[in-house]
Amino acid sequence: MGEEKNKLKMKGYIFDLDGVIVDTAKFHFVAWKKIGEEFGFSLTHELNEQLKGVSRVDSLQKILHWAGVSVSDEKFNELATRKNEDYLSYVAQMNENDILPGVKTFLQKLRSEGKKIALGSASKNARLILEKTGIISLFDAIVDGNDVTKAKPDPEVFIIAAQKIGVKNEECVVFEDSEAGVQAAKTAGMKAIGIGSADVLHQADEVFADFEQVIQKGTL
Ligand code: B16
Ligand code: MG
Repeated sequence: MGEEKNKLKMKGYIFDLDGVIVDTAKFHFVAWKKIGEEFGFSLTHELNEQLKGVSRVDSLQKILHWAGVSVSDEKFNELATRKNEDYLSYVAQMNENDILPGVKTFLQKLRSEGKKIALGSASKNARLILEKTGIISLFDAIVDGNDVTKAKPDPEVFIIAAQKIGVKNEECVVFEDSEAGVQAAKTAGMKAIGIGSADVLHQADEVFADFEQVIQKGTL
């Protein structure tokens, strides 16, 4: 019974990066907050939820909209570049200790059971972060912000990830911390597991606080 209980059911396991594997969401927040303050706008944690899983360009558009300002294309690009440089200065300090609780154990469990593992992230910095935290070799496929034309909540990133690991959409489960990402997974016809708060991720099939809880449940 114990062993059966711990067997995983799905074939493909797709992970978002920021807020699921590592807590880079807090670095994005700090870097965007600084940009907003240049326009007298103070980004709140509540509004920040709407930036999670959203591409860099779309995030900046939202912030400028909330701040009630419009800028030239040149200024827009300069702001996006500067935010990314600031963000990367935090990423530069990252190492394997930044992997969120239970994630590595869960990835190793998936590999030992012969499951396919993919990354499905909006971030253009995803490979760098997986390298810095030393877990890039645990992934069969990586789909990130450099591979997609449509941002979450569009399902493109997860559909490409499923294709790359050769698993049907309905046999994939997606782990996501963002509303946009959960919506993308559901639209792709995949099971959506929220990592975080059920208040925010109410469209998810199930929500867990972290991967230690996911491992305890054991039947995904
Ligand atoms: P970058 P995810 C997303 O990553 C973040 O949640 C989001 O806040 C960020 O704007 C986006 O990546 C783009 O990141 O500026 O590094 O390309 O959650 O989809 O892994
Ligand atoms: Mg995320």
